[in-house]
Amino acid sequence: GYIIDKEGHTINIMNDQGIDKLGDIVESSVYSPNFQYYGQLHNMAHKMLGRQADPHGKYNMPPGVMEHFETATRDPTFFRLHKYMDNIFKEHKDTLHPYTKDDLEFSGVSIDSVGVEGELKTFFEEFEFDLRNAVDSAEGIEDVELKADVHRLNHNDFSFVATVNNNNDNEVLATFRLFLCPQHDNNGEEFTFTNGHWHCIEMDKFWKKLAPGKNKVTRKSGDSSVTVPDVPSFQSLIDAADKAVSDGSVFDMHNFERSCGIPNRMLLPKGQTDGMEFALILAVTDGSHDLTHEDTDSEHGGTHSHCGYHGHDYPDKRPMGFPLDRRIPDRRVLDETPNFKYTVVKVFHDEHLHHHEDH
Ligand SMILES: [Cu+2]
Repeated sequence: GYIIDKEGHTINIMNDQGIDKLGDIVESSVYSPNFQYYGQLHNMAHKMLGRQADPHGKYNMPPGVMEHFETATRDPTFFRLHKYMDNIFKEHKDTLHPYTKDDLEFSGVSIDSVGVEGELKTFFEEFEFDLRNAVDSAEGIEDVELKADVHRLNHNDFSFVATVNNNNDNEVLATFRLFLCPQHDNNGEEFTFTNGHWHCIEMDKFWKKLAPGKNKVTRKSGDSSVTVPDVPSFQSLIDAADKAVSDGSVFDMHNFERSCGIPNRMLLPKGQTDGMEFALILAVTDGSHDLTHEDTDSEHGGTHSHCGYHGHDYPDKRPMGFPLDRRIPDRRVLDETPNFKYTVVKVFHDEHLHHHEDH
């Protein structure tokens, strides 16, 4: 469990920060402490797989699909490679000591219930992409309307709801961490805690002050800090800009400043007609320990979970995926920690094609 830097010194990675160091050498970051030795495994693998037809550049062939972000997922090997990359990080996490009750506990805070308001339902929708900005325009020639119809996954809006007790005499700052974990693997076998935690999906992470006593917390799916809303179409940007110019109003696009994150329509994994079972896990941890910022009401740019907070430190001191990032050899550690709670939910899928209206 160590890295050798370019002066030959060893860097210990058997700690909370180890994953960042490992990421620096595997994902070919400019922070790599020894680029010459570790190279750029992930990028290089994309190139090697993309250039199989012409490995030496003898025929001057264009790059393969694996060499472009936009096309890479069209090649099944993309998923094999990414599982391989993912396993490197899993192997590292598996060597770290599992969290103890002391690491996880939030004194005086317990969760009564966690659940969902509204149905968890996915569907495919017909979506019209405005491709107007993909064609050249010229003075004196009228604009050509260009649109493309695609089917894309979406889901109904819903909310996470929880009742959390604060048995302290004073207000406390809490970090809410929500995960959705598949109950069964691709063969229909039930996951155990030990091998299931790695398949959990982070749904949201946010901070909230808890008053003494019972706190009812509701969080809308659209506010999830792992997601961004749909990008407005080119035409709607033109219309909004024209309107602002003609009536002197403000060209307000602040809802779309968040540019990094999963599209919100993909927050839910595709369900099944008769419902696909997931464990919805909520961990409420001590925000006064976790949070790096003074501003406790801040949404940190709205997409901090995956992308951090632009121009600021990553707002959470805990590793990404905490507390499900490490092995859980004994599930009692979670079961007996009152600031953890899970419930089983079902994600349904509506087979009917929907039509997307507002774009
Ligand atoms: Cu990749």
